[in-house]
Amino acid sequence: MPDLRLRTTIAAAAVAASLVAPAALAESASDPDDVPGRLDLKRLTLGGGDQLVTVRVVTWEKVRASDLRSAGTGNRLFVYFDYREDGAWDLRARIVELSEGKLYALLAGSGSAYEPLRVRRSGTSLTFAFPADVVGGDIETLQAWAKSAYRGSGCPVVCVDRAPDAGVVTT
Ligand SMILES: [Ca+2]
Ligand SMILES: [Ca+2]
Repeated sequence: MPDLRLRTTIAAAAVAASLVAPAALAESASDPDDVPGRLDLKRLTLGGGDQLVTVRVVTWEKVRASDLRSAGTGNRLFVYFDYREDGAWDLRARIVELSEGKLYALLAGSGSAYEPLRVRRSGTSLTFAFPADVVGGDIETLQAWAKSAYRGSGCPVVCVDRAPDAGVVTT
C-alpha cells in the first residue's frame, strides 16, 4: 500500500525544485494545429532527473480551467505513461479543475491511487511533476503521449486530438 501522504510531500518539494532548476533531461514531441477547439494539443514535453518526472502539455489555444471541470463538460485531457515498455499505458494523469480556477493532475493506474497533483498554468502551458518512483524509478524507459476530447465552440460533436499523432515521447 503506497504511503500517499509521503508521496504528496515529496511531490510538492519536487515541484518547487523544478521551478528553479531546469530538468536534467527533456524530450518533447510537437503536434500540429490539427483540430478545432481549445484542447488542440501543440506539444508534450517529458523532463526528468533522478527523482522527478516533469510533464508539460502545451495547447494551441489558452485553456480555461473551467474547460476541464470534472463533471458536466464532457471534456477530457489525459497524459498516458508506459513504463513497462509493452506499448500499453501503465499510469495515466487526468487534468481536471477540482476547485474553481485550480487544475490538478489525478494519477491512476496499476492498482494505485495518488493524491491530486497541482497543475501550474502559464499561458498555454500546463505543467505538473511527480516522483519518479511512481513510474518504477527508471525514467530512461518512460514513454508518454497525450489525448484530449473537447466539445464546445468549434466542436459541436467532440474534437479528439493526440500528441504526438503517432508514437510516443520518451526520455
Ligand atoms: Ca494538435
Ligand atoms: Ca494530433
